[in-house]
Amino acid sequence: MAATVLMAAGPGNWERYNAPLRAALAEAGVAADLVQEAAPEAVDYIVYAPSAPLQNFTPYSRCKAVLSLWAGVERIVGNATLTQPLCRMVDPALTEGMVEWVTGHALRHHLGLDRYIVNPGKVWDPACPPLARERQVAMLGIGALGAAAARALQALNFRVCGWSRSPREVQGIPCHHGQDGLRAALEGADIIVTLLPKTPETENFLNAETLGWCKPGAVILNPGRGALIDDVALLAALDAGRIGHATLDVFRVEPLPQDHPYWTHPRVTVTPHIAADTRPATSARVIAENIRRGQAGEPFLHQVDRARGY
Ligand code: NDP
Ligand code: OXD
Repeated sequence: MAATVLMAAGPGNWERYNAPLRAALAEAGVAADLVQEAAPEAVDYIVYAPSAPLQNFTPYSRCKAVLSLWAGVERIVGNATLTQPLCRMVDPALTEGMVEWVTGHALRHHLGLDRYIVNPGKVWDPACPPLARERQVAMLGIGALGAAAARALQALNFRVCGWSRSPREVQGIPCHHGQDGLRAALEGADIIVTLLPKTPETENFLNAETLGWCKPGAVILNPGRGALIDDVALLAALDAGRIGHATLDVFRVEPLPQDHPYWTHPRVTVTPHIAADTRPATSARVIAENIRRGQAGEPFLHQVDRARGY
């Protein structure tokens, strides 16, 4: 019998995903009906994005899994009505986009590109930037996205270290973990990248104390989540020049309110949550593979640990 797959992914996603998901399901050999509406008790899988109105999962008694189109699941992971397995998105094209955003912004700061692009004037200053091998990068969060970005920076010769919750081994990259590890990662870093999920443990992990551990003039790139950083502490560190620059893609409130000081701060660059998007062609294959697994009774890929929150 064909599985009923409900798209509960908010405005626009039906149009974006309908054809790629049908193609990916066919390619995976899965018989499925992709629908926008169905009686809850008839639904086998839910493809979900946080912009969907669906909040009460209790009536979906037959549902085998909720498959998130988003990598970050903080807006659904704590939903008490969700008892079905929840899988987050690990999409190769999303990862590619994140690698490009991180390396692009790291290179901007490393090469001091603003000196030549933003307000060059007529100054002939032939001072050369150091080589990447002379810059230390701390990749805070060394999961699917952090590890890929760390490898790309390492391939450009940056000295990269990682930091995670549990001990990690990422080929060729020294990794720290835990609170002591955070201090060790921050202390030497010229560029700090935050690619952690938002959980009760990570909220405000960059705060007045931990920002105080950073090397003077360090640059922060945050494509993770806005809540990872204590905004008041970051603004104070930027005002004092203790943090040289912050390039921020994600914010506590999105869109970033018009009167937020980040918009106009001379040491802040705002990008509007565009670091990496889930791409239909590739993510549809991930969803289809998980539905195939569900139908075959195999373990799901990228299942969220609800207790950990990611
Ligand atoms: P993963 O789950 O693969 O990796 C998360 C990493 O964070 C892991 O290394 C994990 O440690 C670490 N971590 C979690 N909690 C802690 C903690 N308390 N202390 C130290 N380390 C911790 O996630 P992804 O790499 O796929 O994604 C990361 C985040 O990026 C997403 O949650 C989302 O918020 C954000 N994102 C942003 C996008 C954008 O466009 N701006 C696009 C997509 C994602 P461990 O290895 O020990 O588990
Ligand atoms: C995600 C995001 O989590 O776009 O997928 O931030």
